[in-house]
Amino acid sequence: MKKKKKNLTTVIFIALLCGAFTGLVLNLWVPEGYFRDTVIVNGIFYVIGQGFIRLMQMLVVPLVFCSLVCGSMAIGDTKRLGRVGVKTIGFYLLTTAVAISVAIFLAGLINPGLGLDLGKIQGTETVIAEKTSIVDTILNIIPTNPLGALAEGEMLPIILFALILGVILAHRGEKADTVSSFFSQFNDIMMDMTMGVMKLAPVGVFCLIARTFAGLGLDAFVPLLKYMFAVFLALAVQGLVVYQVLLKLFTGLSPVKFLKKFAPVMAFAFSTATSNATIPLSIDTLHKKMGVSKKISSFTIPLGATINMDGTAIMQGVAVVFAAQAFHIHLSAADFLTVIATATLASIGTAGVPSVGLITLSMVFNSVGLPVEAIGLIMGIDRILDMTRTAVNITGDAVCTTIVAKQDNAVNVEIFNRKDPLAG
Ligand code: DAS
Repeated sequence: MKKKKKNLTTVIFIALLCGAFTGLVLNLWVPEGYFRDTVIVNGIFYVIGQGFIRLMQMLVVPLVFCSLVCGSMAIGDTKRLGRVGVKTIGFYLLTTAVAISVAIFLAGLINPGLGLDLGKIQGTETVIAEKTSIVDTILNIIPTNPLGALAEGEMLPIILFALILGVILAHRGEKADTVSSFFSQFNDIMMDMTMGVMKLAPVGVFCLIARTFAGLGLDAFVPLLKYMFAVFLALAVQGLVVYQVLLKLFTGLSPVKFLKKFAPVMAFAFSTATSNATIPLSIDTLHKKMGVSKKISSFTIPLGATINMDGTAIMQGVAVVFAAQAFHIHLSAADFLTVIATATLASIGTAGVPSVGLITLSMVFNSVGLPVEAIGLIMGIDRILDMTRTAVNITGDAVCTTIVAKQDNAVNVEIFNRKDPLAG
């Protein structure tokens, strides 16, 4: 399955290159006219590209709702979770909120989407999101009608309702087995449907990229490169600065030793782009090389692979700024608060599998009324970003685990400080 997944994402990248080349050929060497503009660019490419975007949007509400109910079922029983669990969840949500805030700040300095006019290319009129005050933004999180929120795709009310539902299902235990099983099975079905839609990604990405480059020509390259640079920079700040400061502050342990010993796990996550597949290696490395008790990590690492995705939140923060600038949409402070809340809470239900961050990205875009067409543009270059953000996702899980374990006197500091022959 992983091999197939890798082929699919490689094919998506090839589709990106072919789409960009095709678009540039159309832009630079094919004369404007009915055949190029009406039949090809705004006909075939537009219909297939938009069709793929709509298929991705079709997944968002049911997938996120079910995965959040299952995610909160997993963490909902605070009695079972205990002090360590509640502290771990607190750390996970804090680092995710910090991650997306760092991302939005850095993207605001780099301005990846400036100079791009996707509204002209994608044929969507520039939607000015109606202005919402911060008070209304917070109140709007509480759904007056959960079914209406599901029908309208209002993400934050959906997230809140799903979290409450999951916690209650967890507390009811066997008395709600049927309902819990329904959501678990429906979540698996939605994941299967997601993988099915992602198989169409190469065709969808080809048409979306070709149409963009046919319209923009070489001008499209610079914003994409700036977008990638902004994501990489924010990932580096989170992984090499934020996490290491937290580790030093809360444990006194050496960040350099941590990074040297954990580097092989980060490399594995980078190569697979899958947090779930990295779980065993994380637990084993933390135990053998850093003295972190498996009693703690065997709970916090799998939990983190599901609910803690700081790297993904970083990509989503930069993508929001990129899309808002590319569609000339002004986002208010309340909108950015909504983005931070949506991405932080949405990560609770995001499974650690390749490219899942793109699916929840359309949900984050929905939450502030950003056209999801921009996802098509960044999807093609997402593979290398997915690999890098997955390495950050699992590093955040390991740092939080080490902090919680140290505070619970469950770290053998002698092992942590021992020079690791492999780390050099
Ligand atoms: N690849 C996901 C993971 O395994 C992250 C993402 O898709 O954003 O963490």
